[in-house]
Amino acid sequence: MRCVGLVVVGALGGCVEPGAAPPAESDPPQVRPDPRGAWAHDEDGDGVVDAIDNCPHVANPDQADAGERAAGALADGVGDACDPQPALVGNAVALFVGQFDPPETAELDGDAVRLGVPGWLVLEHPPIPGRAVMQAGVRLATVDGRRGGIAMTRLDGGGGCQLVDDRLRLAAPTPASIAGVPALPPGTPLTLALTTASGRWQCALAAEGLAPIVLAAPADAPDADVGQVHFYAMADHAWVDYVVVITLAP
Ligand SMILES: [Ca+2]
Ligand SMILES: [Ca+2]
Ligand SMILES: [Ca+2]
Repeated sequence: MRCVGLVVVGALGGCVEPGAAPPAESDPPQVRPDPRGAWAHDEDGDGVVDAIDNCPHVANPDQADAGERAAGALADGVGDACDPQPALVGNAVALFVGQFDPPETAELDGDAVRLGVPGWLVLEHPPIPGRAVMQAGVRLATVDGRRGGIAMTRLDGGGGCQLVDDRLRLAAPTPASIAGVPALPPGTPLTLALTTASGRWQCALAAEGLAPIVLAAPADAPDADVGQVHFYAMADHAWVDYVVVITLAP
């Protein structure tokens, strides 16, 4: 039986160094998808519940999945609106969490998880595929003029995407690359996507009205499956609206 679990620890406290390892917790509280279930939740509001939505994080009421057919193959079940390889067969939504059921140490804000500083959200889903796009819908707060930050990290070499102090940083198994990020209003919905495949990692930040910012770096590490993804807030609180993992074709 496949296990999906979420763990949130440390709701309040000081700042966290970007790239720092999560604090050790001997028995962290478990957080799980909301018991109402994916059949009663519609994250993107397109009228198709998460459980059967072929892009549960992108509004696509027509559920179009025609990219592979246009290339002469069978549709793979990932909608054209979110298929990272629309003409290739073999993509799949390996994981989607759009609502959360936290313990007392975590805070819900609507159907999002709100992370304090340092606020950790550990997503356990063995295995998270090595060749995959891992994406989260996040929002950041601004307090005393300083914008919050968030990191999304795979636990195979400590690599991931970090958005903090007006910079997007890709920490891959090779030296990191960094790009500046224009100021956005607090609470702007953002997508943070980490793609890992075939010796290349990519981190992309997207938001309405913002030209996508993409960082890429070579990675010597193999495309190993991992069992956990960590999120943590930096500078002030951040929200995680959803997490999705889409596997890439072999
Ligand atoms: Ca939907
Ligand atoms: Ca959808
Ligand atoms: Ca498709």
